[in-house]
Amino acid sequence: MAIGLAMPVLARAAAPELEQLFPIAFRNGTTNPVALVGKIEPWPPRIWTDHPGIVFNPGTNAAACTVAIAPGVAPGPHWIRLFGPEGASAPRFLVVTPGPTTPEIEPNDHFAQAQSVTNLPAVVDGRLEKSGDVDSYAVALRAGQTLLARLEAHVLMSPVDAVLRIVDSRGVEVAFNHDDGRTLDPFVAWTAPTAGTYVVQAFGFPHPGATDIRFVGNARCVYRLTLSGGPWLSHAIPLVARRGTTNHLVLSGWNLPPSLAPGLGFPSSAATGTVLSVRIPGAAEDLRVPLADEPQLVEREPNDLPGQAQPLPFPGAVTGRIERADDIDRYLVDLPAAPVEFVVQSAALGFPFDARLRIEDSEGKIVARADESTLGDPVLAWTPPTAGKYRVAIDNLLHRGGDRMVYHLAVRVPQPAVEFALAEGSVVVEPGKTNETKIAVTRRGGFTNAVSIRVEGLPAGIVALPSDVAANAAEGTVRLVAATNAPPANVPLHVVATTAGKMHPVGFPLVSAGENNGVPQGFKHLLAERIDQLWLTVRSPATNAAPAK
Ligand SMILES: [Ca+2]
Ligand SMILES: [Ca+2]
Ligand SMILES: [Ca+2]
Ligand SMILES: [Ca+2]
Repeated sequence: MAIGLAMPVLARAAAPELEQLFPIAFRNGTTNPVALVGKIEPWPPRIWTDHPGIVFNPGTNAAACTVAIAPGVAPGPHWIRLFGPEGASAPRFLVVTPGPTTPEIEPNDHFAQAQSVTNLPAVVDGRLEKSGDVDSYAVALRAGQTLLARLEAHVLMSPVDAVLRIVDSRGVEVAFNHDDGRTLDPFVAWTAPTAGTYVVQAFGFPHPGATDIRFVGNARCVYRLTLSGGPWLSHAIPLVARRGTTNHLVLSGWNLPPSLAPGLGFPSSAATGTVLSVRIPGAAEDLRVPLADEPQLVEREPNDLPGQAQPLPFPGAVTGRIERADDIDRYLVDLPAAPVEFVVQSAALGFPFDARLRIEDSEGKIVARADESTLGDPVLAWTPPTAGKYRVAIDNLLHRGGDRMVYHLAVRVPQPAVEFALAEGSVVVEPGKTNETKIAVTRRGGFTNAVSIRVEGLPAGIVALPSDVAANAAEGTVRLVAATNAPPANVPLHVVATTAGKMHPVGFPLVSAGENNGVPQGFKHLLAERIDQLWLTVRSPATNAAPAK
């Protein structure tokens, strides 16, 4: 085909870029205005959501967009994407809430012009929308009442490392938190010494970091601030409950009614699935206690000396605490001469504990230890040289003890397991071309099986080539071939891996540190961490008129 030299080359439009939504949370059964933040041209975009009860109406201009949430949509995060002929945006989520939310009202920068929040618990949907922004909220507290303030911003994909502080009626700071121990987002629990009005202030620093020392603010720095002066559950002891049995949990938290002091029992019927939800009247949210099959013990002191080691069944688990700087907790466990896995969880659950894990033989000699050079909770895979009794010793690498130095230790036979992750969340294919997307295959516990990969939801003119993963291979590929006459399409695909008689959805993780995962690096925890759809855009031949490279 000849193209006249004088013809202007039409610039190819780009795929829409969606960077944030404001507000990010919406109540069931309501319709609300929403700002779609990003590079979205031409307007209006087409919008996909993961639930038919979530419907965006983009209106005639960007300021007029609304979103309607049907009454039956499940609370929690829901995925959305914008898409057009050239491709789709990276996925973002909105949050559906069953209860009311409080919109932020500016100006509120100064503690003396704080927005009054009554009827706690309350959730404020706000934004650090301008450079230097500070948002202030006033709450009335009784003497001895504990105020709980939790800000979510990082976990909502906002590019901010937020801070919370509490000031008194004269503006004097009485509490401050920079992060909650698990994420970059802050959490404050502070008990008022005297009755009065106190002001919670939110502000933040750029994330990823920048040299600008001003507080960050822009259209993307969206947050949710939960404020409570009532019951708030922190954790249960044991930290994990046993599935299929009655669990007696001792609940920890703030402003708890005296009736909870001796612990709480749950009927067996409640302990099914993967999580036990503990609800107490007046609490802002449920406590979610993970469930496991092995017996769940609670530590019994004294257990510091080798002769005092507390017996632990195998497989089994125990919840313990390093209560003093020099506390050592020892457990005696009868192990086979076969692969065994020791898993400690503490930092991952939000506790400020740097655990050290060592295994001793009957003579007291250290025969194995978890790698102490890596950050995070210790994990050890080890095969005892002979069957017999061994002691597991846990203490604090930093020699600190305290109420919140809580950990969970599980000792078990490693279970074969496999996980899959797409390298891309969305792909574009042109008629007559093939797209290849890699799948990372993570194998654990001796899982060696081959895997077959299937793609569901393919549009007309697109076929998926057979692309099975060989035994032991660590990578697979999705190959999508477009016929030369494949019509334009924009569809979510489901990639399904089948192995050892089980089907696994193959999702795209948004918390990996990869360059191409659609979010800035550094999102280690998100409210929703993976999307189970691979977005496919089939470009129309008409838009393929870009000059050859
Ligand atoms: Ca603001
Ligand atoms: Ca403000
Ligand atoms: Ca202890
Ligand atoms: Ca001890």
